Amino acid sequence: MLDKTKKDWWKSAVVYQIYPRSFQDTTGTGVGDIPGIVRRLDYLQTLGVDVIWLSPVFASPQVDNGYDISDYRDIDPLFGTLEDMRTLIREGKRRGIGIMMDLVLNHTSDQHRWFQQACQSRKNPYHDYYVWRDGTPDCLPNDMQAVFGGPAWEWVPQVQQYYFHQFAPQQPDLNWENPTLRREIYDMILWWMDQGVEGFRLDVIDQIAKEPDKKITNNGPRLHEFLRELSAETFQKGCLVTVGEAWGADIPRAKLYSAPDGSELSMVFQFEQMCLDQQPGKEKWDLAPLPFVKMKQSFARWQRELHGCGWNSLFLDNHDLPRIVSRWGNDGQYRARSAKLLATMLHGMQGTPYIYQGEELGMTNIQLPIEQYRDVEIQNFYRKRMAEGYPEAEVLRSIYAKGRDNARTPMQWDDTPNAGFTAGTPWLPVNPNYTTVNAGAELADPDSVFAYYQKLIALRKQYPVFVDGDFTLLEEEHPHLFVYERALGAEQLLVVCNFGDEATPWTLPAGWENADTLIENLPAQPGTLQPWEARILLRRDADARS
Ligand code: TEU
Repeated sequence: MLDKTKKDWWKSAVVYQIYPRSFQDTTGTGVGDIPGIVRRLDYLQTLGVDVIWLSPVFASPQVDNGYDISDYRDIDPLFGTLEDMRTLIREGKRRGIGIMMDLVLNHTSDQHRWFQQACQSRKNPYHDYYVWRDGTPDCLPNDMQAVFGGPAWEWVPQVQQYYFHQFAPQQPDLNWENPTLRREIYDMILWWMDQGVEGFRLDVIDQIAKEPDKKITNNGPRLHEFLRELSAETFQKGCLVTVGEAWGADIPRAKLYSAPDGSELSMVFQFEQMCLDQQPGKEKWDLAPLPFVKMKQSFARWQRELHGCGWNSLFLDNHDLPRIVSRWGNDGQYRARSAKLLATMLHGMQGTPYIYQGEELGMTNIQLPIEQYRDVEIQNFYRKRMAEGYPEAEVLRSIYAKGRDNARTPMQWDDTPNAGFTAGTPWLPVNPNYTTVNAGAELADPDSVFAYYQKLIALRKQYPVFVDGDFTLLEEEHPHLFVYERALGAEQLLVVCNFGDEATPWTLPAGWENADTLIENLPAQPGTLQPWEARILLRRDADARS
């Protein structure tokens, strides 16, 4: 177990993301719940993770699956009760697993008490908790668009004003300029800290300092000022792990967010690599092949530049992204092998690794008829592109490749009906491959993707070079190989990944002949790397000299 009283304990931690709706249902509603998570804690302990990031379980009308919060201090009955949450926190702690809550501080639900009050009159004290502009019903304040489509402004006749929303109209943006609102948020966070949570993931945190009149959404001028105040008033009073979701983070900004003095956050999720397989300047739906060399050079840049003066989060999957094995791997013939390669590539790097539920099983994307998708983003996108006259096959191809419901299909526990997820009707269909891809089968197989993740996590705990070592990219221009070295004093790692369905001739760099193999996804053959082959070698300086 990690000593979580030690400053920066989270540098050695591995985080597991749970999307509660799709993890484990215990009541037959077809929606996962908190008691379901408690039931599966032993599984997570077997995997070896230290923290669970829980996508939002707060009270919510569920327009955006909980990212529209109507009460930050209560649990949605869909998922259970506050008492269930306390049980989860307690039972997690017993197993060395902390809970990281997912706070949506950029916006609330339109059903939140604050917003209901805010709509009553311009004089209501809560009015200024949100972002309002004057206008007339037929004249919007400006032409800004919401992420989920349509204008970013919604008219409220009662106050004769528009409110600003960067996401759905049911997700009004909070006004961080208001110090009373900020204080309410800090008090709420302190209350959750008192409940024993060990960290927070902060949804779209780079968007809180918006200035809609200047069309500024992320990276607003007061962003880091707000973050430093937030951190001083809350996180710094404990020994927490914090990660901000920041689509707008570049390397200089990431250094601010994750400054070693702890003045802001532990780290951020940045999306530079995740935006590479789309046409530049267009939307994520406008597909492009992954530019492999750019991808590895991008990872390398973040590794090098944050070393010693910031901290990386490491992730390939989350509840908004397609399944990585379907996206960058081969989810057919080489499903298990390429899933292990992707894990090797990521877990060999410096940073805190995040595993999204089912990634450790090599779960894949799904293809559904349009009416079975539940995501507000997918449905809006489909309507918009069809109205614009795109061919339906092309629209569906984008949804199959990038739709968020790919990641949200129920967790595949075993080969019984509905994959052991629910006794009822699942809220989103189970991927039909659950009969072969499931936790039960993988736990019984020492060569499974699960067993491989388990080993990678254990290696990170065993060898300090995984946590603290520096990073050097080798084979910089090679079109298939992602090879890098990590070094911490005498301890060195060589991480070798052969991306793609082709074998590649390759010999070990000089000095690595006598190194130990820490992990591999298939037995080595001299002079060649087989399709999707991956391995990590360890040497100490003495090995290199011998
Ligand atoms: O996501 C932020 C965000 O910008 C996403 O909408 C992202 O652009 C999109 O999913 C990519 O297609 C966060 C949450 O992770 C997401 O689930 C929420 O829907 C969103 O914020 C609003 O709270």
